[in-house]
Amino acid sequence: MNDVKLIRIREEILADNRGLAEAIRQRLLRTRTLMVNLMASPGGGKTSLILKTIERLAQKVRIAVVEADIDSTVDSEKVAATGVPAVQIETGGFCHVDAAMVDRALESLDTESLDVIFIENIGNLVCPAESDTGAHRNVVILSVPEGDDKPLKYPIMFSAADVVVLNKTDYLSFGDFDPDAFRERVHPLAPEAPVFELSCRTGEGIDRWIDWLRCELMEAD
Ligand SMILES: Nc1nc2c(ncn2[C@@H]2O[C@H](COP(=O)(O)OP(=O)(O)O)[C@@H](O)[C@H]2O)c(=O)[nH]1
Ligand SMILES: [Mg+2]
Repeated sequence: MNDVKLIRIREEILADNRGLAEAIRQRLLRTRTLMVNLMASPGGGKTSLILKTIERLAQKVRIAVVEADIDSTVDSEKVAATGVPAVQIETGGFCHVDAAMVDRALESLDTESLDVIFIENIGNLVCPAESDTGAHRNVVILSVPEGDDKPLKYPIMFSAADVVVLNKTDYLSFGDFDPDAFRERVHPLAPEAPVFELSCRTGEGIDRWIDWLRCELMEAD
């Protein structure tokens, strides 16, 4: 019987992706442009946080957004309506954004003239964590209605977080979400990551997120 040849395509693809992602990171560092990758479930609040951030910072900070969806340009239209440049990636079925997709999207932006680029990744708590986008920071958003057990169920996603945002805190009084239990579950996975509790609806808690972003922008400068 012939030996079976095993080709480890997944490892090769991941290694190629990491190489390109690192090249993107370095390229953006040279122009002092910070890239922030936002990951969450569908409806977690990625677009809302981007819109709130634009509302707060667009006068002083040059922002652009790379929107990714399996289909549709709904979110990029919302961003473009604010006057901030938006590029849409349609992944056509892929459940995450990879570095090659980001590289293509960045071709449409004048990155040298930007301070920060947000990537709105595809909505799910699984695939996006496994693919390096070339961003300098990963932000994981969980919203209160999703439940405080999600770090237990999606540890890889929370391990990838530099920052965790707990969104929709205006729902806290209606359910059984326990913010302390949530923090305790996040901590072993992402010990360095601050957890910002906020509501994109009421604006409560947004200041700490904005302060964090301002600090990161100063460090990139
Ligand atoms: N009550 C409440 N609703 C929110 C909040 N943030 C976002 N939403 C709503 O949740 C829905 C999904 O938000 P969106 O930003 O589109 O989520 P995305 O799919 O992660 O981009 C929208 O109807 C938002 O208005 C919040 O803090 N509180
Ligand atoms: Mg969205």
